[in-house]
Amino acid sequence: MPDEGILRLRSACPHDCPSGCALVVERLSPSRIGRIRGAEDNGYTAGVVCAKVARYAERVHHPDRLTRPLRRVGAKGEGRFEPIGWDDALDLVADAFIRSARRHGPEAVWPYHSGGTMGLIGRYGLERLRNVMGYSRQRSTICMMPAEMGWRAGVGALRGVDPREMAESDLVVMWGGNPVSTQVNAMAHITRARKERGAKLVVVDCYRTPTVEQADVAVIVRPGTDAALAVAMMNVMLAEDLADRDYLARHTDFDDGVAAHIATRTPAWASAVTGVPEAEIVALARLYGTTPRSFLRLGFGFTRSRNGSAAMHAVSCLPAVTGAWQHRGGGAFFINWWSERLDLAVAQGSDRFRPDVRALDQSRIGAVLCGEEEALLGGPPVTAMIIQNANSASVAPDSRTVRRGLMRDDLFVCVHEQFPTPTAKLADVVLPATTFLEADDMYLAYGQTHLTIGPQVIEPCGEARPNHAVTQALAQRLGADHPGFAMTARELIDHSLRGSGLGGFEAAAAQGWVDMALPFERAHFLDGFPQPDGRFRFRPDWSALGPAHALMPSLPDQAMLIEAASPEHPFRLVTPPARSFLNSSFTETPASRGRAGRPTALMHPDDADALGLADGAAATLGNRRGAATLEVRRFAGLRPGTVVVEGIWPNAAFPEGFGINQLVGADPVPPAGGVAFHDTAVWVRAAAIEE
Ligand SMILES: Nc1nc2c(c(=O)[nH]1)N[C@H]1C(S)=C(S)[C@@H](COP(=O)(O)OP(=O)(O)OC[C@H]3O[C@@H](n4cnc5c(=O)[nH]c(N)nc54)[C@H](O)[C@@H]3O)O[C@H]1N2
Ligand SMILES: Nc1nc2c(c(=O)[nH]1)N[C@H]1C(S)=C(S)[C@@H](COP(=O)(O)OP(=O)(O)OC[C@H]3O[C@@H](n4cnc5c(=O)[nH]c(N)nc54)[C@H](O)[C@@H]3O)O[C@H]1N2
Ligand code: SF4
Ligand SMILES: [Mo]
Repeated sequence: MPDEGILRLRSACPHDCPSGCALVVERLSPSRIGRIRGAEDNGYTAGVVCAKVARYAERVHHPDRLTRPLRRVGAKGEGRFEPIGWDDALDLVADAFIRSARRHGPEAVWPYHSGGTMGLIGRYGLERLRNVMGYSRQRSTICMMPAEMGWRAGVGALRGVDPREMAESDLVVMWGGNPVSTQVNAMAHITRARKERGAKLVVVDCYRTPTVEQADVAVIVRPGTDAALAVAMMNVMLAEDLADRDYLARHTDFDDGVAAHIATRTPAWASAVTGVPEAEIVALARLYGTTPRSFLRLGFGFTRSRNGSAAMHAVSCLPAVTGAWQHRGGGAFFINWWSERLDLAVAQGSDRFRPDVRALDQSRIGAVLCGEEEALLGGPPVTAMIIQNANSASVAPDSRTVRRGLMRDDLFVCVHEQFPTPTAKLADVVLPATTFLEADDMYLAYGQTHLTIGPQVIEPCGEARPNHAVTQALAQRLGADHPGFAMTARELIDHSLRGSGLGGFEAAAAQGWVDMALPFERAHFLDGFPQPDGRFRFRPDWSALGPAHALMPSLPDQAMLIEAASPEHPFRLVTPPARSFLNSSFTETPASRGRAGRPTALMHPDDADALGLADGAAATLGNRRGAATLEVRRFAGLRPGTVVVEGIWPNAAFPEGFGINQLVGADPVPPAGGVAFHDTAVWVRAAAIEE
């Protein structure tokens, strides 16, 4: 590309963040970027982006970027590699796949991906490869599964009111999410409602997050008790005639049995479960029940418990009780996932879907690689993998087991990465990956209504290649035949857009996005809920949602499935996102690391006193899975018994060499799997940190 001076080019954020920002990137030269800004003319982004992406130049031009393919030379996990050429590296990967498949059958190969990029081409290209080759499938459970099943239980499909309508609401209830840290754009729309309409913001969380700090009403619950709060709110609203009986009759399956059940769940009962004073529960129910334009914005956090699906279902019943769905600025939103509205058959190879092939659970990578029979679903061991967009050694639960699995001598692991992550360091072959600025892709902005387009902005860093190029090259070596492998990423995007009736690549890229918002009637489910009878369900059909349905409450209720505190493990650990990281990404950039400080446990001063822990003291958190030593910060903004550790720090940030996820269980959340990241019982002891 010739140097044309500074250009401002449209792009789209690729990260796993509900905001899904439309971007404008300053291109300083064909290989360098300057500042990144939010697109002013996108109705949701409205010119706002988070600080970490605004300074993306730090990440894309980072000296630690992987620039050449590498082959392991030392022992597994030792971290010694030598550079090799792309052809040799790809040959090694293809040979390992061929050998594995010959020995144990194609299911011994497990292509693995996560949300490191949300690109519909880059993230899911491995699906095409696995479908054509008959390799093991992946159940993508790590992020959303508990929340998704809870939402589907009542509402029926992953969609809801356009979150831009928050600006037209009189009451926004942010439940179990921390948008100031995790999706800053949501705050812009909430702030508008507060300025222009005097709207109130309620935040339900288990500690005083930056979002709670901005709230008019802060409700601090014990982790894993949200269903109790929601059902007690319904109890008050039904008792005080704040329910919309006509709406309930027309749009839901509400009946006397549901009413009788809710009548038993009093605020006094919920107070004992949640730790929230009874008067606060009653006041919240009255505020919610008397505000027609109440917008319930649901985060993921309160669903990352073993009872998370049940909690999501219980909370999602609130707008059905009040009929808030009928009003502008009213109703609820969790996420939009409308991939079914896109023609992705060629892009993702879904035309070659193989229901007969086993689907291994992404979240149970440790159990799968350690050969646990139930995790392998009765099939062969996994002996070869390619991992894209995933840093499993840090982000997956039960990380000591994950590491043990990745270290297996008879397992071949290729990691395609931008950085030498803890996962890449355990690989046999490491391939350098481009960032979103160096490749073409399109993205589903799941916390709002746009499909965003991110054309390539700069040349690749060193020899880095996009995910699509790697799947293409492997397909060629493996003899995988599918039209998608013969097309460029841009052609695949163009083909998908045209097949979906959304124009083509050029037009969409010039605009930067396609708005997929639904008309008011549909978005508010006034034409019926996407359930077989068109009604919101207070009585979910859990058996249609997952195999562990027998554990689910038949009515909205507090399910006592959590890893409860005990004399041996008296604390409940919550591990939410850090503002300056994005999952494990940005832990490499100096500004993000500087802001985040070091791994820290927030503890109530009463708890800290009982253990003799001063501010800044070292403490070890532990349970039967592992032990992690970090610094204590005394913090009154949580209930005694709760401990909060923000951020997925690299394993090396802990003296034990394992991160916080060594403490988190990998047992699947009912009914359909997923991880209880915020549901861990631990002991806490004073420790010494060796500097
Ligand atoms: N304790 C705790 N653990 C958690 C969570 C929590 O709240 N607490 N949250 C969980 C959740 S919700 C999620 S979604 C997971 C996220 O887990 P991951 O998706 O694994 O985490 P990320 O850090 O977002 O991305 C992983 C890697 O993808 C790489 N990457 C980015 N773009 C590309 C690309 O184009 N190509 C290739 N090949 N690589 C790329 C990045 O460099 C990064 O190292 O973590 C989970 N883990
Ligand atoms: N800066 C930044 N942004 C991110 C991420 C990041 O790591 N950093 N991760 C991205 C990803 S992959 C995702 S999925 C989203 C997640 O975005 P969120 O939905 O905001 O994050 P969660 O981890 O789900 O936790 C949100 C809040 O839930 C609270 N919480 C935990 N347990 C409970 C509970 O039992 N009840 C209640 N009421 N609250 C509880 C936590 O304390 C936390 O404040 O954010 C995305 N955006
Ligand atoms: S990480 Fe989230 S808030 Fe930041 S630019 Fe990307 S989509 Fe926007
Ligand atoms: Mo996530």
